[in-house]
Amino acid sequence: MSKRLVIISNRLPLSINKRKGKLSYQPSSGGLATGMSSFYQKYDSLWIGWPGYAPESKTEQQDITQELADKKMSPVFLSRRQVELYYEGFSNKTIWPLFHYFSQYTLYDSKSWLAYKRVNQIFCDKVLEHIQPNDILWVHDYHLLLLPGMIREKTRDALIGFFLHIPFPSYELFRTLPWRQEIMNGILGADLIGFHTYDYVRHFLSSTSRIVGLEHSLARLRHDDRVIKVDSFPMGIDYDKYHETPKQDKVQKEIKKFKTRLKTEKIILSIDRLDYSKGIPQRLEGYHQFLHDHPEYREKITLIMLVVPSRARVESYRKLKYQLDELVGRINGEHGTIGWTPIYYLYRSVPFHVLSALYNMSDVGLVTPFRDGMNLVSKEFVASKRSDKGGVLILSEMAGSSHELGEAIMINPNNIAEIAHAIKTALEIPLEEQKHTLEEMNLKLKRYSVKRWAEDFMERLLQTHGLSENLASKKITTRLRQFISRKFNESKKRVLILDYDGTLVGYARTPEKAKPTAQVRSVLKHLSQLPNCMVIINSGRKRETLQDWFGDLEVNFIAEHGAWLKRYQAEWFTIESLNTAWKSEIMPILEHYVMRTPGSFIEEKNYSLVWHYRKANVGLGALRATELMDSLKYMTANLNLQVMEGNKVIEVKNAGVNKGRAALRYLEEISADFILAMGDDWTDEYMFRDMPNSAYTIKVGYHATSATYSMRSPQEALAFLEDLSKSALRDSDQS
Ligand code: GDG
Repeated sequence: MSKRLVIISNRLPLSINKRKGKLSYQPSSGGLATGMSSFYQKYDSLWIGWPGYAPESKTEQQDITQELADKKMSPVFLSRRQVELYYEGFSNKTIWPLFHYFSQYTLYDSKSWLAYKRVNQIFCDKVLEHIQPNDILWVHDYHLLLLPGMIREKTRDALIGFFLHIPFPSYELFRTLPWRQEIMNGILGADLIGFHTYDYVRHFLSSTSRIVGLEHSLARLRHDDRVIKVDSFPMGIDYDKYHETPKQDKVQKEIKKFKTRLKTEKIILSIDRLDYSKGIPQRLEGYHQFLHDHPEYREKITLIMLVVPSRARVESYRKLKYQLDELVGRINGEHGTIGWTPIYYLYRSVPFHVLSALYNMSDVGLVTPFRDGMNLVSKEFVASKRSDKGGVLILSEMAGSSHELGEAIMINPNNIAEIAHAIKTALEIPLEEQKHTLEEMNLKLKRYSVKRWAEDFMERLLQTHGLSENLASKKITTRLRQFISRKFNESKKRVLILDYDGTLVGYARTPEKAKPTAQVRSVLKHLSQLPNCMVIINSGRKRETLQDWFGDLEVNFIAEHGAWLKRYQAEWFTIESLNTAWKSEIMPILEHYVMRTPGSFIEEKNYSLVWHYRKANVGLGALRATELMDSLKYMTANLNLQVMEGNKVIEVKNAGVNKGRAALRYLEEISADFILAMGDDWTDEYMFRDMPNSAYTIKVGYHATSATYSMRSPQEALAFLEDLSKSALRDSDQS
């Protein structure tokens, strides 16, 4: 079956208007719509989103749905209240300011959060209504952060890409969100997570490790049975469109008109949506200072400032509008003369040919955002220039595009004097140098156009899905479970060797939470009471702990990774007499690391010492663990010791002691005709490797393993064991 692309974004790429009772539909020519256009031919496709219009009746809603279906779009209708809370509220008063480092504008309002969740759920229902088996889903932007996770919950095999168009902030900001965990889990529902720049990738990965506890390897995360890839895809523009349009007569006429009116030698251009993240007041202050410092330029230059109205219902945007009006008035009043206005201010949106004229005729592009995911205006300015004419771009180092347009004059938007100075430099750069710089930047923009960007993302998305499929290749099937269960019931002497942490229960942060649940104890109890069924708990934990938790059950133990063994109703014993004199040498090293790593601590077992760093700061813990491993390797070289790195622990113990060897000790004594071994981490790999070929070995978690099969989680493992004991009981009842 051929693949279909389903794009999901807050807005559909069109706007709907009603005039004299008649609806009209205008396609939007935004970057996203253009980037996707090539896929509309290659794939069958569908676009799901809010049409930005509230139908007046059910019939009108049906008419719109019908009309949009012909355009391969499916509308998500939202009530006025939902738009207010989800779009103007949580999206634009919480996520937008926080992700742009404007914490002073960030509202933490639980009502808007609930509406945001609700609307993401409405989007999810719409997706589920349309989704087909081979679909590729591509979710866009900060309005729909929960959507990938919601879709994943319903359809585990869906192929989902997510792209964030705005910055991803540093962990220190992201952590302030009361709903950070749910938002993280939402994003992590995707197979591929894309950002404009590598900095945002880094910030995101830092948050996944601190908030969800997922560590990455080369920007790949393993989450349940999936590989999630996180990567940067700097969005491009429709290069040819911006480069070719200025040739059109219509555009040239527009340029002439402007120039005749302005009558100045040089034009500086500023274009943005009205937004506090764009740094417009600072830009004006910079221009103001420039006019003040360089009176020789008065009447020779004009700043054309196009501000496109945006989010006018949000208070902070309204305030910004007043601030701009006031600033422009002040500068024009202070520096203007009869016949010359320093700032030509337009507060509206203009048609594309006028935009193209403005880009093409301006000498300097002034782009000074405080934060900007990418900033397409800077790219469009460069692409609209022809090689025979010059043009200089002044660009904020805080814009995502600064990573690609390194030839621009870079400024820090907080430095007014630097902006003023940059304007002066830009106006005086020799033409040849301007042309050369423009050529370099144009080459890059032509190569990585928006079409290439979208193709790149799609290619990576398909590759990532392949990785997940490999990872789960040992996934146990229902038929295999039934087969193992049958063999279990038919056997005369059965042995179950089970690791505890990560296998029967998830890893816990506190000792209290690590205790076995009633369900775990009940499953073990039932299994151990079956006739001819020996249950061995094979754990790295201390023998006292195992005794305390399971001493009342008819189970056998292997404790401390194979150092201690205990048969049911017998005493603890060791396989060989182990020496512990080394402890006094190793202990001071571990104590030193406890002092240097707040939150870490030492656990002393009979035959091993363990340094735990689960509760330490993630980055510091990882750094100190590497350092400690280095010094321990050196120290233990002649001591016949083994240093093992586990899940946020480093354990030092006598060499030759391991879970496999200890398990064999039990197996040597009985001739079992059914052996099942289950474990989750690398210490269990010893056990998997030492088992006879006839044994069933199962790894819990989808990671590389020498076990024959794998299962997703402790929950699944426990359910499997529960089924095993129930089916054995049924079997014995029938016979
Ligand atoms: C978000 C992120 C990221 C502007 N005025 C007119 C007009 N425009 C067009 C420009 C440009 C677009 O609007 C603005 O795009 P930006 O990228 O500069 O900024 P945001 O709107 O904030 O976009 C941003 C982007 O998403 C893509 O991922 O780069 O960082 O914040 O394309 O040309 N178009 C017309 N008339 C106007 O008056 N026709």
